[in-house]
Amino acid sequence: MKLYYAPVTCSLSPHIVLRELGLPFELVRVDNRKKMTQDGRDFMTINPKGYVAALELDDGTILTEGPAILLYLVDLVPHTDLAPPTASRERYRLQEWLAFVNSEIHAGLAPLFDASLPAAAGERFRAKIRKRFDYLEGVLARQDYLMGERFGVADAYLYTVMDWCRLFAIDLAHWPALSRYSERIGARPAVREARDAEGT
Ligand SMILES: N[C@@H](CCC(=O)N[C@@H](CS)C(=O)NCC(=O)O)C(=O)O
Repeated sequence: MKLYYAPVTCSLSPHIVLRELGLPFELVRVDNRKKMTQDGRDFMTINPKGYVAALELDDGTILTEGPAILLYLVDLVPHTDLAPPTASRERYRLQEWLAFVNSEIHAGLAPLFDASLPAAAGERFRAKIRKRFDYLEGVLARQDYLMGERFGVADAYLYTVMDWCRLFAIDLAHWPALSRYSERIGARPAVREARDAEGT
């Protein structure tokens, strides 16, 4: 498998999960501005949507969209702790969390990368994110991870996108449980290895 990634983006979450699962993979860096891969290919021919993450399977199939990639990866490894079994009640809870992280946190923070965003609009996005973090603070004050007491794929995703807060003057110290959660995940060997490999 090949993971097309760019540093400081959402592709860190499947990268972490590949390492957590001990799966063999190759990293291919993408220049997100030029839409070129490090080996000189036009990234638009790999993912015509023009964004990371993209996972190339051994038969050449390309899979995109972070939550789909995460679920694909966990299903490669039977009985992993990173996700509940397919079709179990808890699996739908996991999908609920992946949808929340994708649409509320990832998509909520993404506009702040746009340097031309008017300040007032930026403040509205920040205010909405703060509400979502207030909600997450309540959850993570009661349990260590989104699905309970075990780290899973939704945590790899939330950790990845929450990490952008340092770029956007959103101080996680306002949410002590969320800060401890981020530190806990950041200390995992697979997370450190993934970040080292990406140079972040
Ligand atoms: N809907 C996609 C969005 C992926 C996405 O937002 N990728 C960003 C990095 S976090 C990107 O590569 N953006 C480059 C661009 O849109 O030009 C997903 O959920 O995986």
